[in-house]
Amino acid sequence: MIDMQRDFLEPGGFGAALGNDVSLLASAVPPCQRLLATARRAGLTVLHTREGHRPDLADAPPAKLLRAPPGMRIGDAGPMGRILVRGEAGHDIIAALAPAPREPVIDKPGKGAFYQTDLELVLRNRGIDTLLVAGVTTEVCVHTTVREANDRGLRCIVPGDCCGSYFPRFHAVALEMIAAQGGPGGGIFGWVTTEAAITQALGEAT
Ligand code: TIU
Repeated sequence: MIDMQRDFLEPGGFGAALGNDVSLLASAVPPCQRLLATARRAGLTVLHTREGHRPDLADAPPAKLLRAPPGMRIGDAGPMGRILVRGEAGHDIIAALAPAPREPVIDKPGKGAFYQTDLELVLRNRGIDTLLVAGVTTEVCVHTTVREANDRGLRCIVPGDCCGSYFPRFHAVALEMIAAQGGPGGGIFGWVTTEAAITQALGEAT
């Protein structure tokens, strides 16, 4: 579950600081709730990621800090605490999709969930070779994570209705890109499906 954080889904966070209409991400929340329930029922490992930085911002590249206007940058004070800073209220995952006890939370400084994190180690330790990747935003952190996973030999299945973007056309084309140039063995980056299809398949398998 990628970056379902208040900083992206609620007003006053990083997503809004970049000029986005955060309400566009709300439609992904109910399907994500159903997907989490399915995964937990089936006994799958559930992992959550959060994009954010150290309070001293030592892990935040200057090029990323300068992206938003002054006063709305990473580390600046927002209505939910310092924007995109670990430990602040806005950095946390929305209550509707809160991690359950013992579900690992991967804190990442970048868009991809593998860059400068221990995600690859966690997956290897658990023998995981296939990922269901959901969350926000489709063409940014979901896509970057799928690309990183694909290059590491992992299979990626993306339920499109469990993803969301501030740009509906980017969401649509990002999903198309994952499934393009493929056959029965999957598209160039993986497979695209729906929460309902995953819930049905896992229900039949368990
Ligand atoms: N801005 C935007 O669309 N996304 C991000 O900055 N991060 C994630 O996608 N999580």
